[in-house]
Amino acid sequence: MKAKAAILFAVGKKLDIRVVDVEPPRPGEVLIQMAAAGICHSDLHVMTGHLEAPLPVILGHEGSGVVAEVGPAVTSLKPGDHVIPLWRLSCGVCEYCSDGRPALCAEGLQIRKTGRLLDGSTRFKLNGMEIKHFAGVSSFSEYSVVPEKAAFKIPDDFPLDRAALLGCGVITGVGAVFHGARVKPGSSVAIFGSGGVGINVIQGAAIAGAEKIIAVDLLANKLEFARRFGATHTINAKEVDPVEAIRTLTDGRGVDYAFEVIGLPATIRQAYDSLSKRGMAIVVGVTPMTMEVSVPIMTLVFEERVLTGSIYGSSRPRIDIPMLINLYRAGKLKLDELLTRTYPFSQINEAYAALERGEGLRSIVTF
Ligand code: PAD
Ligand code: ZN
Repeated sequence: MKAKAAILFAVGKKLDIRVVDVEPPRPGEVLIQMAAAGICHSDLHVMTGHLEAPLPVILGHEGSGVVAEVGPAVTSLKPGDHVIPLWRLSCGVCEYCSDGRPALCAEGLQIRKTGRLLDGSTRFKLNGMEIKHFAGVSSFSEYSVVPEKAAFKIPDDFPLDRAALLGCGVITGVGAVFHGARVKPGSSVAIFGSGGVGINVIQGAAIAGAEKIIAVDLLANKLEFARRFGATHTINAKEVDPVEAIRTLTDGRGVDYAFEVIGLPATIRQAYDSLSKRGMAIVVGVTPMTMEVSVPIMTLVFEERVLTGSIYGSSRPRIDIPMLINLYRAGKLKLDELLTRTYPFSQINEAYAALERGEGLRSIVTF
């Protein structure tokens, strides 16, 4: 079948909307008709070359849609099912899957690194040329084939535009709080970067019962959003030194948890420097893969500080997505306010330009 898809042909180029051939799903795969796709900074990192991916590729890893066709031997899904594609496929039986850490499964990493599905081939072609899948999702296409295990069924009456946001920004941010850091009620939290993912760390910290939630950003509009999503204090790092400001707000003690949701060595270091004794810095932001960060051994050892990371919210999507849906329905998780703009698919490059300019919180394209 034919589908319009946004292809990245080379680093530094804009996305090119072309009509591609989409092969039918093979055994254990499903064809999804995309309804919405989220505009996440991680795709932008691929466009700018900060994050590597085999090219040419159909980007997009946050999305939602309806199963259009199922391949042979598919048992858990049928045409018409509403689904969220999962950008880290997990086998379900390895050491990490068994331990509730499916984002660390090797199968998902294989798809991410090769840009091909598990049998080593792609379902997309342009004039006979192989086009790669991104993270096994490629939500910037009207139709995409994904492994059955990487499509999660959601209730038919759940709005598909809100559902798309759950697929990356929400599960990553809230998950980093619940499963990465395991934030305790009454604790203090600082969040560096109040964008589409960071804002979900903020609302996750509020849901977890953190007492002090300090949002850091360079943009006044993001800090305004941060307050609406539960930040008790905001710091504009353009105006003051955020580390000093966090120490002042915590009577010199530092915070229990500091999340870095930008992807810069300098802000990772700031997050670490903002910690209390035994505090934990959790890096969510993605930097170019060769970047390094250094921290003083003095505080690492004598203050028992922790520096770690969180991928895909350290989540268990099959448990966490229903939980997030419940939290939204209970009025505790803000999704309506998170979705600040909807673009037609044809305007996907404009949506990315707006992300780069720092407008809004999270936007989607619809098909
Ligand atoms: P975004 O562009 O919506 O948000 C980034 C925010 O950081 C913006 O509000 C900026 O104004 C702010 N910012 C930039 N520089 C600074 C600075 N020096 N000090 C303070 N604030 C600053 O992006 P996003 O929220 O979509 O993504 C954020 C990062 O998270 C990005 O690196 C993305 O690739 C990464 C990510 N990681 C995972 C994961 O699994 N670890 C998943 C999804 C996204
Ligand atoms: Zn993402």
